[in-house]
Amino acid sequence: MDDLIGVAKEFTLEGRVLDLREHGSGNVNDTFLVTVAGAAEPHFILQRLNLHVFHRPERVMDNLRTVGEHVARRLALAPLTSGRRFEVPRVLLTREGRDHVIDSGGAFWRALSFIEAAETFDTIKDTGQAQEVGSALGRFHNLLSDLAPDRLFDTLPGFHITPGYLAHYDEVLERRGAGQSAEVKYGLRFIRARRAFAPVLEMARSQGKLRLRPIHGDPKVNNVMLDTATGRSVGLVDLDTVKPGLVHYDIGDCLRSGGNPLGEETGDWEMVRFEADLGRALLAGYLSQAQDFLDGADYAYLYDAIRLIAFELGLRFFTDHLAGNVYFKVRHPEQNLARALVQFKLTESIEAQKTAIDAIIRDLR
Ligand code: GN1
Ligand code: MG
Repeated sequence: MDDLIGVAKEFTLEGRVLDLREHGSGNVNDTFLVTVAGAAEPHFILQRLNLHVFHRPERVMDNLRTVGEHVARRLALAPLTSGRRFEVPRVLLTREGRDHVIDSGGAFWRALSFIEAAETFDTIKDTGQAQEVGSALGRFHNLLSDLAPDRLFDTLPGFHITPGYLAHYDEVLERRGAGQSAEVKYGLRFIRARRAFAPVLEMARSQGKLRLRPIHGDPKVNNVMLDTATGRSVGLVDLDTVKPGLVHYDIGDCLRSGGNPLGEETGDWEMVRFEADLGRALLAGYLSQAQDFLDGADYAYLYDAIRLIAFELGLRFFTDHLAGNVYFKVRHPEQNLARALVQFKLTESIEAQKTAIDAIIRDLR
């Protein structure tokens, strides 16, 4: 704890560190909220970047700056309507003007501004909130739609490339084998039945039907901040996965996350379902900001994106379970299996409602 406070102090240019506590529920990085007395901004976020996941942390920091500056320029040119705000966490510097600190153990620490008077939720409460969450992602994509994707580093090669996750799964299964529990068998069967579907988005990309754009990479519900007083969205956080990609990864991730009222950590995996009304509101919110830059082919792959990203996340959790929990943080050894089952059930529910989801997409277009 003393070490942590020492690191926090490096980023505290004015005032005094009053408090430091764990923040949020990330599966990859470690996040802390720092409270400072006597500073213009009373809070900031301190994070230890997971270097097993992010091999080039300096590129992550570079992307954060590129996105922050671009969004600031766009908002200066065309301010939002009054009563609306949209914020991107700012990179904070140390006294020496550096954007990170390496501690004695070699860990990589960075600090970000905190978005005040806003909160996040692990699950969506109603369609009004779903609309706001969707519109936050649409606004984010819209604000970056004129940033050339090659201005961003690919900080996580292979991220959201489903066929790559499938190849990794095959390799882990071969190397480590799988248990014989009913749950594991269900997972193995589930994946086997969907192998042919895995390349759907990458194929469309290589055929030139879908193109790379700046994406967030992880726009799940609890990465969207909502104003505490008004409930309106005020921005997206957790920008480490920003990179050139398909907006479909983001749309799929937002819907698989927001459309699951039980949330991705529920123990009640058999009860998990995709709530189409929430899906409609999420998509309506998204499209209210995204009509200008989506084309016909983009719409044609929306259903597949929703189904694929739920499946892909289940596959990633399942593989990590077989691998011995080496990627996602766990509190108990079966947690990644439970998380996988949640996403598989969600995928089944999305599949069962294909006709209804297609109709929603048609209606909203
Ligand atoms: C991870 O760490 P967190 O919770 O922000 C993961 C996402 C998953 C998410 C599922 C870099 O994000 O892809 O969708 O868990 N991030 C990375 O909760 O792998
Ligand atoms: Mg994340």
